[in-house]
Amino acid sequence: MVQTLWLALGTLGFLAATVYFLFLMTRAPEGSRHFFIITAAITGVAAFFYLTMSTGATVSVIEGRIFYWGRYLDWVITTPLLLLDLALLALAGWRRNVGLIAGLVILDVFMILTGLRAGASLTAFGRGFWFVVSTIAMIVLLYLVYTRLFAEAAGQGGAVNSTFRTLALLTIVLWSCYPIVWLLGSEGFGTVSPTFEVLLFLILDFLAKIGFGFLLLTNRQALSDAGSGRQIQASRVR
Ligand code: RET
Repeated sequence: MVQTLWLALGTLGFLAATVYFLFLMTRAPEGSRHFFIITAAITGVAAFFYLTMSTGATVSVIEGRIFYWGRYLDWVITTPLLLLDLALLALAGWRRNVGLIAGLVILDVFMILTGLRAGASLTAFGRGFWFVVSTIAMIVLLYLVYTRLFAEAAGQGGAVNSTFRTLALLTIVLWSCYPIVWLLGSEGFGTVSPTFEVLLFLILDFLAKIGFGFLLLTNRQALSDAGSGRQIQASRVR
């Protein structure tokens, strides 16, 4: 099946990205190792779940439609980690902003779990209802990123701010595409074939995880500024 081929390609792509990000960590700028660990964890978790989907372990057939629930397990772990990368870059003193970070993560987990509830639903009403709930959570989440995190990053200026803006805009645009692909796919209106749906999610996942990670981890100036900012903060606290 062609789907299996795309899923296997996803596994290999994420595996290669993880190895590459770990290699980049060996030359991480002072104080920025946590970005490499978080980002390699994101692609590592994705590689694992793509493997489980390609072997069929996290795939079910619900009333004749194929349901890749492994995706939601992947997303419920990796999307909070992506937000953590963004938040740690934007927020110089993350200790003062634990509430904001926790709020973003809770909204995000709620978005994915209600999305799973929509996908697993047996009725069209259930799918539509939970889809709307999940989409509202996503809009609030992306709005918070756009307002709160943008303002915090602007306060830091320089390379941190410009890298943050690129990554945050990438996040807002790419994340907004997920509900659209979901609607086009087998959980939604079934406008596109299951094979094409798997390919579209693969492209989105590659861009949102590998593209994002590459832009973050190769921006050494931003990483070292974010790292040293944090050290200054820490010495102030002491
Ligand atoms: C679903 C369907 C229900 C409505 C919404 C969704 C949003 C999913 C998102 C997923 C993001 C995934 C990422 C993966 C990393 O590579 C669950 C598709 C709003 C935003 C960024």
